[in-house]
Formats: sequence, structure tokens, C-alpha cells
Amino acid sequence: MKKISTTKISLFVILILALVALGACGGGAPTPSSDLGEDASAIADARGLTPDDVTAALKTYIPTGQHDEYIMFSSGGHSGQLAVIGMPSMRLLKLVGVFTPEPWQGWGYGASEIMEVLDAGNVNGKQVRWGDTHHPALSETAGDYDGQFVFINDKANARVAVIDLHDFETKQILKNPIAVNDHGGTMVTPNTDWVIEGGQYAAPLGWEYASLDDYADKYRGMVTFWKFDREQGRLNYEQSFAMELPPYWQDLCDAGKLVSEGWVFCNSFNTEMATGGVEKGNQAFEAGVSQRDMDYLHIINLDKAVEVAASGNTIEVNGFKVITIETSIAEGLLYFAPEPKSPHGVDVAPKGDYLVISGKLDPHVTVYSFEKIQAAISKGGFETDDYGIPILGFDDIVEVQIEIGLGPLHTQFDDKGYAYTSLFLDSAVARWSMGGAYADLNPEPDWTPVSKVPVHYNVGHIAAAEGDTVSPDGKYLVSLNKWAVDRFQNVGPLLPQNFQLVDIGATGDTLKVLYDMPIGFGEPHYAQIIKADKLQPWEIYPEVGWNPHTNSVDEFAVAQGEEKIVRDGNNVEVFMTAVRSHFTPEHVEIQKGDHVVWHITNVERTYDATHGFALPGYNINLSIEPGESITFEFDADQDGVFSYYCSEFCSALHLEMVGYLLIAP
Ligand code: K7E
Ligand code: CUA
Repeated sequence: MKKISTTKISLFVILILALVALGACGGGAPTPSSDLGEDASAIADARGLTPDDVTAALKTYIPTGQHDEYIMFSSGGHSGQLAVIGMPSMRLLKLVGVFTPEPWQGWGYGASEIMEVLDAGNVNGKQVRWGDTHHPALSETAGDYDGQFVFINDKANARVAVIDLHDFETKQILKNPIAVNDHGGTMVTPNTDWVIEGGQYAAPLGWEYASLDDYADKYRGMVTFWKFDREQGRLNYEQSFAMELPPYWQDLCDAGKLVSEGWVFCNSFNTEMATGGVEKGNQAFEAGVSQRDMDYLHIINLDKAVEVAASGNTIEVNGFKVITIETSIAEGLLYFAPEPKSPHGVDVAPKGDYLVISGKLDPHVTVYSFEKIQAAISKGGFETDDYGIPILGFDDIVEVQIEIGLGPLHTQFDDKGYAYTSLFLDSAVARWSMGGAYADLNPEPDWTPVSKVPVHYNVGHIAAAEGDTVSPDGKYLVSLNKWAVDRFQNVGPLLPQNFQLVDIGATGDTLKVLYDMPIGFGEPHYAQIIKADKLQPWEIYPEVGWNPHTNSVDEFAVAQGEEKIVRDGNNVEVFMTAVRSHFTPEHVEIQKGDHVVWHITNVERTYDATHGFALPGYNINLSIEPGESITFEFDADQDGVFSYYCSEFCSALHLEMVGYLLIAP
């Protein structure tokens, strides 16, 4: 491979920067790219690029054939999917089908095991084929992303999904059995023993009916702890449990780590227990839920709750184990702490020693000390809320409050003792210095605002490289902006979201936006960013005939030469192989009224040699990756001639990769 020497590269960079800095660049009308020539400085000049633009381009450009350093797993928002994005190039690599059918991956178009995964997310027997995905969580080992799994929640229907990063395929969807919707999910404990799913809008547990007049008595919040079985790669329903919570609207959660491992923190709003109904003369929701200056941070002793759940000191709701509020109080599982004002984010610092909480209507971040929380719990003598839950004293447990700007939401951390908080109302990301064990990592005084970078616009979450781990990387942060307004070409009144890559590599007042990436498939909320070399996905399935849902060779895998069609009464079973460039058999002749079970094995062992299988009229579409074996079945309820074909351009004779399904009347 031809390589340019590093000296040449740096000379090239210096040359561009020097020319740009000398003002060689002007504004003016853009020059058509065909006329730009080969000279870098002349190109920068002709395109009107500033020195910052050129620097940003040099920091984000990935030459053809080279790979990104980080991979971002972003929620797909309303798409119900999970986006996989390379960083710093911000190239979209994949939109993994999760809660919503995805045709390219053959996700939800006939393949039996995929339909089973999707159907496990049905709600009361109703097919729900979308999701409002919010928070992806990478699996962790000892508090560090391990690159094995990613979890994500569907806020709209209170569901969680497990995606296996061996093949980036969704393996499991579970409907929460006690809640209609969720929000504070998914987050994982430091060894991924538990996947957290917190609730949001309170309702009677188990989807019962109760009048809003009975809100305080009958409506409840919840947090569910899903037990993860790493070996199986699945959440274990039987070992999972939930905690009943007061009908405050639990919002986001985070798991403790290191010193706070075994604890979980969830914030809440609407401790006012407002029930809306402005049309009946009541206070509107947005006013009713923000009357109080403080809501309650929920501090949960998860280790102890696990013991209580295992001991059987639970009730059952829809057959699911639930620890009641009374039990939580009696066993010391749950404490509250006041948190200002319309709180949203709760984020545990890398060493597990502090929690950062933002109130949407408070210009501060509030930093709580885990040590002080423990001391306050030991000291006792609590006030309680209406449900008898002990409330810790605000002044006893708060380390510091730092005024950083308007509309603070979510906080991330780096390797230099800085925290970053998104400011929704300011449309900015604030950098502030941390104290305590982080104080020596940066030059600034402890707990002070350091700088702000404007983002465009209305930032929600931010995600920093390895930012939720015990050892964040710094380097990059992505601002997940809700509004794009003028940042991209107008594509009609529904605009894309805007992910902005921010350089956080240096200390001090140096934050710079490097790149804008439009997101045209939904409103993502959160993302996590992992070092790319931690991922070890398969290039092809380990053996021919692999079933990605059992992680073993499928009992109906078809070997080359053993293709056949077997008829037993009205049941027809097709055993087919796919290889460049044919399906065997090429004719499948059946009768109207037959029930068809059809197995296809892609016998290829070549990287990227995927075959599609599209069968018109029966809504069947598969993606069969090298080595994979897939089964689908259908009732042949319409006769006719149906050409099935390979829907991946796999070879020069791909168009010839076709066959006829003949259904005689
Ligand atoms: Cu702030 Cu669902 Cu995490 Cu949206 S949430 S921004
Ligand atoms: Cu196989 Cu195209």
C-alpha cells in the first residue's frame, strides 16, 4: 500500500493552515468543484474555508479504505431502530432493525425467528411495529464497555431490546409486564448483571383502569430490573423484578459504579402529582408538574433489592415480581433526596463518587456526594414523603451547585476532570471543572464553569467517547440537537435532527464544533460511543447453516446437494440453498391451500456475500448472510406465478438468481 510519510502530511497541513491564516481564503461565490484543481490552499481559498473549517476537515476526514476510531450507537428515535455511526467521520454504517421492520435486513418480513422476536413485543396481543427508542446502553465489564451487547428501550410501549454485537442483530424484545410506557432505560450495572428500565407517566400497575380522581391511591411509578444472562445473551424474565414507586414521574436512571456499585439513581418530576385536565378548569400539565422547587431523586439499594426479590418478599402483578413500597421502606431499599427544579438528567461520575443532576428550570447543575448520601442514610432521623419514603436532607448530601447556564439537561465526563452539560435553552454545551478526585486532571479551579460552545440548536443529550464508563476517553463529544433550522438544505417542514461532533481534546476554552451530521430517520435521544477496536463482530457466520437466534447450526440447515421439496398431505417443506448465482431448487410447484415451510441456507463462506430473498405477493423478504440459515412459512392462499429473486446485487449474474413459485389453483 502506498503511504505518504508523516513529514509530508504535516508539511501539507502547515501549508494549508499557513495559507488560510494569511488570508489567502476569501468569501464569495462557491467555485464548482470540477474547477477546484489540485492545489489544497487554492481549494480552501476557492471554497471560502476558514482556518477553523480546514482544521475541522483535517480532524474528521477519513481517507477511503480507512476506518473510524470510534463507533457511536445512537437511538433511532421514532424509527424504533438503533443507528451505528463511525466517528469522527460521522458516517452512518447501519440502522439496525429493532422494534420496527427493516426490509434490507429482512427484519420483520417473514423469517420465523425474527417474527417471534417482534411478536414478543406485542402489547396485549396487539402487534406494535414501531418504537420510540431513547437510551442505548452498551454492555459493560467492570464498568467499561465490552463491545458484546447493546440494549435499548422503547419509551412509547415500555419495551426493552437486546442486540448482539456479534452480528448486530436484535435477539430479544420484552414488553414490560406492569407498565404502559417507560423512560429511564436502558442503563446497565457495571458488569451488566442488571438492565434498568425506569417508568415515566404513572398509571395503575399492570395496565388496570383507575379514575384520575384516584391518582394518589391507584396510580404508581416503577423501576424494573431485568436480569441479564450473558451466556445466553438474553434477559431472564423469571429472575427479573420491579419496584413499585409513588406516582411521581420517574425520569432517567443511572447505575452506580466503583464506590457506588450496587446502587441505582433515578430522578423524577411531578411530585406534585398533577393530573392535568386544563379543559376541565384544572391546571395544565406543564404548569402543574413544575410548581414545586424540588422533586425527588430516587436512591435505590439495588444489591439489597435483589436479595429481597430473591427471598420472595414480593407481590405479583401480571405474573411479574414486584417489591411494594411498604417492603422497600421496611427493608431500606429506597430513599429520596430533594432535587431542583424540573430535574431531567442524573449522571454518575466516572469514579462513582458524585451524581450530577440538572433541573431544566434551574441554571445550576447540582452535584451530590455518594459518601454524604451514605452518611445521611446511616445517620437516620428522616422526614418522609406522603408514602412514607425517607427523604435525605438536601444540604447534607449536596457537594456543590454550579451555575452553568439555561436549561441544563444531561452531563458527560472526560479524562481531564471536566464534565459537560447540555444546555437546552442556551443551545450550548458547557464544560465545567470537577473537584474531588478529579481536581488535578485539569488546570482550572475546582467546580467552576470553564467554557461553552454554541450548538445548533436545542441540544438534548450529549455523548462523549466512552463517556459513561469508569475511564472516559475525552477527545470527542456529540451534541444531539433537536432542531436543525438553517443547518441543512430545506427538505420540507419536517427537518432532520442535527448531530454535531465537538472536539473536546484539549483543556480550557477550546471546544469547537467539527462536523454536522443530519439525522433523517427520527429523533434520537441518547447515544453511547465505544472505541471501535473493542468490537469483534463476525465477518461471516461461524458455520454453514447458522441460526443467529439459537447461536448454533440450525436443525433445518440445508447442505449443497441436499436440496429438496418434501410433501406431506397439504404441508410442503422446501429445503433450499443460496449461492452465487442461483437458488436450488429453481422451481417450487405447489397447490393453492398448501401450508409451506421453507428453509434457505446461504452456503457462502465469503465476506459480504449476502443473498436476499424476495417473494412477491406473500410479503416475504429475507436477508441471508454468509453461512446463515433462515426459515419462513406461509399459507398458499392465492394461486398464480410468483418469481422469487435475490434482492442483493451479489454477482455479475445476480439478475439471474431467480426462481419460480408456481401455485396451481
Ligand atoms: Cu433527555 Cu429520553 Cu434521555 Cu430525550 S431524554 S433529550
Ligand atoms: Cu444473490 Cu443476488
